[in-house]
Amino acid sequence: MSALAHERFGSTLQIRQFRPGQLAVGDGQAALAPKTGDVLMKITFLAASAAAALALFATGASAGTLDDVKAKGFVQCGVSPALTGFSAPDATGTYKGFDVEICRAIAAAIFGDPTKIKFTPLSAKERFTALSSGEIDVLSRNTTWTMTRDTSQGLKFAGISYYDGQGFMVRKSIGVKSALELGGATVCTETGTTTELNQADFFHSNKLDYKPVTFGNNEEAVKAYESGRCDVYTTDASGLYAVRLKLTNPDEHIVLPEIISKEPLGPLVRQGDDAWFNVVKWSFFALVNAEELGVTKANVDEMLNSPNPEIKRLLGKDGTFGAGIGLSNEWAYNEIKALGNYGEIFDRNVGMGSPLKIARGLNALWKNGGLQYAPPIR
Ligand SMILES: N[C@@H](CCC(=O)N[C@@H](CS)C(=O)NCC(=O)O)C(=O)O
Repeated sequence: MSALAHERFGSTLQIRQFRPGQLAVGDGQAALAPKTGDVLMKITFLAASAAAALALFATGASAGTLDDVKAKGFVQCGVSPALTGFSAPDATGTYKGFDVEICRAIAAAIFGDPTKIKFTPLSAKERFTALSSGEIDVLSRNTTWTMTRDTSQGLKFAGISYYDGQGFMVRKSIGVKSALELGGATVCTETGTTTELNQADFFHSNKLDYKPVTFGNNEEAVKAYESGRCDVYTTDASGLYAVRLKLTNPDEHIVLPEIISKEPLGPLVRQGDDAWFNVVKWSFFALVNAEELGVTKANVDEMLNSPNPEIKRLLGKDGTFGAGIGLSNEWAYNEIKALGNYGEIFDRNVGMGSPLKIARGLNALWKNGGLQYAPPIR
């Protein structure tokens, strides 16, 4: 670290330990008692019940989230409280944004109506408990697919709706042009995120001192950065775009060129409910397939007459693909009619048709040089 940087930032080294949440598992132990008829009968009954439950699970025929959602008449979706372009309430309190629309697509696929949905704003720290406890049906909240979350935390990612990576924002006035010049910096971020671990990895592996300051919500982290309490604000690049727009003088801040991590963001559900997982997964894939096939919100009705076999399957004119996920054959048609395809959702919320103006980059379709690629409907 340069003497100047020392003077500017001080030199406290503090690396936080990431502690992934622990999956609470049920008590599956059976105590063996003396061999009385009663006990034997109980054991036989328990074994039969367990086998029946397993069989139901294996066929996906258990009454699960999809049935619950159909019965209550709406999807309960966990989102970010205030991340412009991704998820934030508008002046009327209606949630708007990319993550919000990925969730609305699920409601449209199930009910033919994207408004059959309720949103639960969740901080980074609260989000997984809300999902595990059943408070929400699906989480669509700029959440990174990591191995811990996808395995031991009991959750299951249904796709990657946004390929992202972590970046840094600083005030132009501090004269830093690269993240490698951040030695000794005070770094603000939100707790309960991959951001915390990535920054520890980055500063540690580059042998740079830094002082992490974490906050329970993003609003506080951004306020602390704006007030000068921190030299650096760090999060996913998507979050930097969103936050920069809301700063008093966006032009006084720059995003440094380094992207220090992979942040594959996408919707996720609880483990153990394949029927619901399939609905969320294929609701998303339908949007990407629609873009690939040129089916849009404007032309979807016309496309019902398309001779293209892939479009026919997508729009329910051929086959019974809806039945395979417990929905009507118009499931994908309903999504596209309500929201358009993946590209349209991207563009109007975070892309060139939005104030954020994020380039498609990695989120372009695979055939346009990006990574968005959905398995076929057939
Ligand atoms: N993708 C990362 C970070 C996600 C995250 O929660 N980032 C904060 C900082 S930008 C955020 O989005 N907060 C949203 C809000 O408070 O509205 C993760 O899954 O851990």
